[in-house]
Amino acid sequence: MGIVSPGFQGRPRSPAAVTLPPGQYLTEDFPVLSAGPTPRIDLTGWEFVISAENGRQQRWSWSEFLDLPAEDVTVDIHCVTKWSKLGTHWRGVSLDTLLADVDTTADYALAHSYGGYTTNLPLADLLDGQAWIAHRYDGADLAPEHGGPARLLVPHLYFWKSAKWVHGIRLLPDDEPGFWETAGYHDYGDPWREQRYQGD
Ligand SMILES: Nc1nc2c(c(=O)[nH]1)N[C@H]1C(S)=C(S)[C@@H](COP(=O)(O)O)O[C@H]1N2
Ligand SMILES: [Mo]
Repeated sequence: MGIVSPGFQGRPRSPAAVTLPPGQYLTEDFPVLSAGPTPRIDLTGWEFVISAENGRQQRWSWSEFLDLPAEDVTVDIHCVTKWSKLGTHWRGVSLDTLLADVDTTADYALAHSYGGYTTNLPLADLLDGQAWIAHRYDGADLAPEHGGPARLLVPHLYFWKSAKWVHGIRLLPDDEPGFWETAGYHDYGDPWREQRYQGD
């Protein structure tokens, strides 16, 4: 199937005119990739917590989180195991909104999840309309296996950076590798530069 046709940027997208990141293939279904079991999360105890490097914390309960302005976003997602899924529909709260009142000089962020998963990113990659805490997928509540009640969504990086069951984000002066980054995956993970593993 001639799906990858380089040189078609800027034209309306039809299946024959899609440019995928190098080494990726298109999938129509939505694979589930989890390093461990799906954690059971009680919404009455759910919290999202941003911890700044000065020790200050901002926390949102589930109802407080739902009261924040949410956005509908349609984005392509790229998994390091080489599947890409185009035009996925999400609803979530922008990290710009969540970080608006956070006082920080940190350059790095470590997202952490219920269940213990972690992943690191430069703080700049969470800002300027690039990242969301998503709680809806395709018009329905986000399914537990895909990270519900809420997950990080950072579509411009490989999908392992989009922490499912997200619990919070720690802001750090120094970069700290997360779960897959410690296991040899790339620190940054740009699919367009094919940054799959350390050294790529
Ligand atoms: N908490 C948590 N988040 C996670 C993972 C995980 O194992 N645990 N896997 C990552 C990987 S490798 C990918 S590709 C995507 C998969 O998301 P999906 O299962 O919704 O397709 O979630 C990412 N976020
Ligand atoms: Mo992945």
